[in-house]
Amino acid sequence: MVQTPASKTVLVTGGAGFVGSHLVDALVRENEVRILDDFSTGKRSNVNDDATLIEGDIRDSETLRRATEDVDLIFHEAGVVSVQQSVENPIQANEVELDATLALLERARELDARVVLASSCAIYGQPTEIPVSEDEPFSPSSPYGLQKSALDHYARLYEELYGLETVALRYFNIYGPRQSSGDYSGVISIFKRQATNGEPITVDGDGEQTRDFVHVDDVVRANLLAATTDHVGEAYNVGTGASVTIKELAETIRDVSGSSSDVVHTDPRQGDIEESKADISKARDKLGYEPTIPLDEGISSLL
Ligand code: UD2
Repeated sequence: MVQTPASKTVLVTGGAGFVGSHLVDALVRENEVRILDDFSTGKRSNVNDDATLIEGDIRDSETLRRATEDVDLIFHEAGVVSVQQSVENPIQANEVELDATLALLERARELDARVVLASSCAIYGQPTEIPVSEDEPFSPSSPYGLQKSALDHYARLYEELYGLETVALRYFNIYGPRQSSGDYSGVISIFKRQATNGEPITVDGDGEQTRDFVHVDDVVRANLLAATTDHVGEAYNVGTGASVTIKELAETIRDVSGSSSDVVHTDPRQGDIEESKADISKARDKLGYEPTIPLDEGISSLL
């Protein structure tokens, strides 16, 4: 059983989004929860009625000030959803990922509020070792990865320089209910949509690339642990320690959904990561994190 923060005033940025909304659901019973979201990708139907909604752009300083009034704990989930978007518009991605995060950290410093930040395995780029540990050098291959690596660094620096309690969580490939299924979404939600509609399931390239897929409920648990841990000023991988090829994933989704879709191969995605699998021993040892939902179970319940 994961210890949940209690009796706190909590802000979840991106609280109407995929990860943020699940986190809000886990927090509302015991805490006063505020959501900051501009609905650029978040959905109104995800907003928990027991939370207070502040609608606005995190880049706006007045909005940020209002949303952070008297908070003790911040989960920073707002950000750019896809790597591709950051490649198409690196400046806008930088404003959202980095400028806004820095402003948020400054505000947290004023308030002495703990901040748990969404970092990403994108900071590692093509890892030199599998499974990839937190000691892997940063080698991002996208503006998104570069921005997340700076965010991750800033989190540590704010603890070192100012004693602010921060924890960065390096998410691997998250999936689960409420993930949108548009072109910029995660591959599982895209394959699910294609299989359900009987459309071809589109595997990029040969499909031999691997990913470590972690269920959003496990990601929520990692966040709750990060909110109460004594091991702050640190970054942790949040995955499962297992991986599958995208080709296997396509076939599994087709079979589990009983779909007659064909699995087709398209051109490989430029700059795609070939292998990804998290070493989660640090999160296990220091946070007490343990993934609980194996991929086949997660897919079956999703379908
Ligand atoms: C994920 C995250 C991103 C970042 C990154 C870190 C999502 C949406 N993106 O990017 O935020 O954290 O990990 O490295 O979760 N694919 C297909 N067919 C499709 C769509 C995708 O074969 O229709 C392949 C794609 O080429 C890739 C794999 O599936 O090899 C995963 O793609 P993705 O977009 O779900 O996630 P990724 O790893 O690029």
